[in-house]
Amino acid sequence: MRFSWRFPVLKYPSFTGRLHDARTATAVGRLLGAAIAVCLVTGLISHVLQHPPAVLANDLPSRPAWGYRVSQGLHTASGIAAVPLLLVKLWSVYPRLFVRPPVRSVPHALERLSVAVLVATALFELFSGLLNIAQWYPWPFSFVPVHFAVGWLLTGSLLLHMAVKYPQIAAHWRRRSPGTLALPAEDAPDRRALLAALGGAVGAVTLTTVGQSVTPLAGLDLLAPRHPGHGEQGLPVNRTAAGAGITERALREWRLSIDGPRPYQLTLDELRAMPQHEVTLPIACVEGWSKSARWTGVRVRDLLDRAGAPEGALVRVTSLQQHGAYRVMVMPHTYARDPLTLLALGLNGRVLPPDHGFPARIIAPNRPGVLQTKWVSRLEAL
Ligand SMILES: Nc1nc2c(c(=O)[nH]1)N[C@H]1C(S)=C(S)[C@@H](COP(=O)(O)O)O[C@H]1N2
Ligand SMILES: [Mo]
Repeated sequence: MRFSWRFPVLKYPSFTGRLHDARTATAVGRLLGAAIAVCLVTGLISHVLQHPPAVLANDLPSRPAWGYRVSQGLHTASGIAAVPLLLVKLWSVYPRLFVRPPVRSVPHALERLSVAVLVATALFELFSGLLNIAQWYPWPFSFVPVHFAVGWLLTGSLLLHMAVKYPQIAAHWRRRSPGTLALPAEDAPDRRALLAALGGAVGAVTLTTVGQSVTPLAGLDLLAPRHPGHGEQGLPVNRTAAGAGITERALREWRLSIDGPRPYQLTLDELRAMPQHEVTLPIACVEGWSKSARWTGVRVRDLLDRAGAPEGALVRVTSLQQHGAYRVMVMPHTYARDPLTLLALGLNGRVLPPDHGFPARIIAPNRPGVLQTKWVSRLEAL
């Protein structure tokens, strides 16, 4: 970076460094754009799986079983990779804060306003997402709806920005720009050094965090807030039984109620006497960690059949937990009828521990962790 301050009169700095030119902005911008595109698509997938619009609610796919794990792993990884990319992008273009005159025309003012929205929303999305994976909520609003809404603002301002900048993007997209835009020979080393350093930073933050869902890399998981192997029976716990207010007494009096045309109740021993199945499925938390485990229990569809529930019925699952957003969950028939969907009684060859949902919890394929309800006490065919 080269700029000169002209003293003593306070003036705007003037920048001549090549690392602040349109070529650098394009080179960094397309990497950042790719990371944000992955974030937006996977964010949308996560949103639809968690809060399906009515038209899709009956068609959500329960396969591939690992789908949500990959999608949410990519969401977190691309968001983390976008942090160094955004910082370098902002650094490369910040001299534009000082253009003179600050506003040339109405379209120019609108363009600058759209860039302000883009920068603010991008910073907000990355910052709120990072705090979310650290399970730290230092704000008065609810994370999911705000992160989702601001995501749309970011998408809109990004598309507008790419349209406005299209001529520069097109001119600088290739290594050698044609005609008068050809880069001088001495241009290469400093830009290459910047991009190499940026690549190194992206690689470093990715490798030290991606282990929270790519378990073979868990050993490198130095910066991630969660380690996938820490927790009872090698599985992390977001909310403990004590934290959810599950009392000894509630557990002692526990019965599973199944509501449908022929409602019935089961004790834990009666559940254990039903045909047991074993599945290997991950908990894929929206907060970015995933871990596969072996679950044993009763197929949800067997429980529903016994209550005479129709094939296409939605199923409402209620937890013993008295308060909290994850107390009640609705499961479309695609999951409820999947042979992999269990009311699990065992985890990794042992009885389900209290913090993982004893006496019974839901485990279903291709679903966000928030919907894998623990301490289940009731299933209702709707
Ligand atoms: N009743 C209830 N079920 C719940 C939760 C909860 O707070 N209450 N947390 C959910 C979340 S966010 C996740 S990621 C998984 C975690 O399951 P685990 O603690 O067994 O790993 O449980 C889900 N089931
Ligand atoms: Mo979660």
